[in-house]
Amino acid sequence: LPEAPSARPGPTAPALPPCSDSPPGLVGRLLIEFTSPMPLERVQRENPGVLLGGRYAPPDCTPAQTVAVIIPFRHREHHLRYWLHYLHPILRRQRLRYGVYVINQHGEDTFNRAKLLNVGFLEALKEDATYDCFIFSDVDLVPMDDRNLYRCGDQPRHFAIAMDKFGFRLPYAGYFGGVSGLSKAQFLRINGFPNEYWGWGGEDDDIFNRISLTGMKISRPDIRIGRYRMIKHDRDKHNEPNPQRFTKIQNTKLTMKRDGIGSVRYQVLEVSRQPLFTNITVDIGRPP
Ligand code: UDH
Repeated sequence: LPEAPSARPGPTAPALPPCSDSPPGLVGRLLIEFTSPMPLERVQRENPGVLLGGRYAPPDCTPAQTVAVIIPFRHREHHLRYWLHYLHPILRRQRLRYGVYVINQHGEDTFNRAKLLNVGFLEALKEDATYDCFIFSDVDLVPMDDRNLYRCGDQPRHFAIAMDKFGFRLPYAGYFGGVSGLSKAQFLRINGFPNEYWGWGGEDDDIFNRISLTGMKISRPDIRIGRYRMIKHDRDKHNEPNPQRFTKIQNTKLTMKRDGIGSVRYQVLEVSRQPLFTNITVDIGRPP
């Protein structure tokens, strides 16, 4: 991928100090609820510092990383408004330089979460080649504690470890669903995510297998900090549980070399920079 010119301050602009590893001004435990309606105009009004396309950089320090937040999406506008409402202020307090990318699956064929995340990785890098950390977040998951820092480390990170729907516990030791983060190098090392999980389930376990098979280990926050609220919803149309998922996750070692970021095929239909996020509508095809 081509190198973009780095956004260095000009000769007259004073260089900002590096951002602290533990950002000042975090508040800790947060009250998260999804009862009152959340108009997009309100979310925009409350986040004036966020630039077109959902970009932000702290005004007072230089972050070590540039973070692309990638959201797999179709027909969840109502969830997205809550996500934007809660996450922008959190990410701002965390002093991140970031952009938010909503990867919207076109059409009504079977949903494919992991393939959309692959598309998000490539398309975010086309927008800004300096992204070096990728956070993959479901649209319906909101962290309950802003000390759960959305950044990458020396191992792949699992953030959503204590969800309300699982009784604030990890449902099983190899769970890697919901919200996860990989550096660019970590993502490329596992050949990205699988493109061949159509419908609900299994793709997160395949990603976990990829990470283990390449000798990396999952890093997680403290269980008291990695708490999440999920917006309650019914099962979506065209995202039925995938009956092939149990056999597929047995074969990651064989499939990960040929199926991944190196083999993803798709067509971008529209890129639109909204005030609080960049929407990328994409045709990812349909199951064979
Ligand atoms: N997603 C969409 N649109 C869809 C399907 C999935 O945007 O039509 C995205 C969205 O970001 C979602 C993520 O993919 O958060 C994961 O899909 P999911 O929320 O369906 O998966 P989850 O495991 O729920 O959270 C499964 C259905 C639960 C039904 C429970 C009924 N009580």
